[in-house]
Amino acid sequence: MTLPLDLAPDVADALAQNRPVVALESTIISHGMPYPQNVETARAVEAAVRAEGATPATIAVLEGRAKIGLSDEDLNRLAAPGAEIEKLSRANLPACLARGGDGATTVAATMILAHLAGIQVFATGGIGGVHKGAETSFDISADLTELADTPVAVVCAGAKAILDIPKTLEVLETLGVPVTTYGQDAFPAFWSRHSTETSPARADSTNEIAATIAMRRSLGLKGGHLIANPIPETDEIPSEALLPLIAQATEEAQTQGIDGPRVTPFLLSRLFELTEGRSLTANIALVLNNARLGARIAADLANLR
Ligand code: PSU
Ligand code: MN
Repeated sequence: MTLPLDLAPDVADALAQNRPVVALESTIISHGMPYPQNVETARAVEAAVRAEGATPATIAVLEGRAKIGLSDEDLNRLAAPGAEIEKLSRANLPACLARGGDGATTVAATMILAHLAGIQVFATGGIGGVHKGAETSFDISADLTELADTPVAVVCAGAKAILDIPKTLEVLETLGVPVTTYGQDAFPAFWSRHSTETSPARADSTNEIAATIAMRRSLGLKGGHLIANPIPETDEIPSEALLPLIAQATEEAQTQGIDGPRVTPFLLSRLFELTEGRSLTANIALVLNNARLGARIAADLANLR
């Protein structure tokens, strides 16, 4: 069976010539941001990757084809308000492809498709993790197990403060996923530069990160690498301001019976309202920042090969 995988020509060329490519996800477009900021951000992130000399490959499933690199029309379709786009993780990716459906890929599904396409670096906003209250809800994102299995390096801004960050780091440690924070000791908390946790490792150069990724590969160890990149200082929202709003949104999700894959999109859109748009401005800034770092890591990796 041939894979239902379509590489955009510029992505295929870059990979064939060992030039740096950065994968980008699409759940953030369809389920993580409101229109029109979602499509504007998707374009700006691609431009940021290009400005660093790498080729962006935004990934999604459209009409049953896994698209590695999207056209402007594809981006519009994923971003359109009210579009019926499934949120795809490892579990529902095969059915969506088999049925010929449309879906936006989470971190887990993007990693799977990036790896099939031969892409080693992927930049996003935040990964899914262990949700607060997971001891009763058991809500732990499939992103974490994907990081343990699939050899793609994921650049993120840490874990969202809507998650239980200490438990998220515990699970990553158990799964043997290397977690490296760029340029500081504290593990970042998405909208804020610091969480209460110290990062398991720190790197101050992209070369050091690329060398670690290459070494993991040489050792034949399965799984990826999580690179946490703190949000730029000028864009951060201090955690004191956020924590009460997060508590409120989390409680609303519980009383309204929001569960499963709807939890993260619900909390993100409630926080957008509760922060009067500030959470979105910060989210856009951190994704751009991660795209630039991802491009530099991909370039260093390409030089090592
Ligand atoms: N972080 C964001 N916006 C998002 C997500 C993360 O800033 O939209 C998405 C990512 O695609 C991530 C997913 O993989 O949320 C996690 O969802 P869940 O918690 O249901 O696994
Ligand atoms: Mn979940």
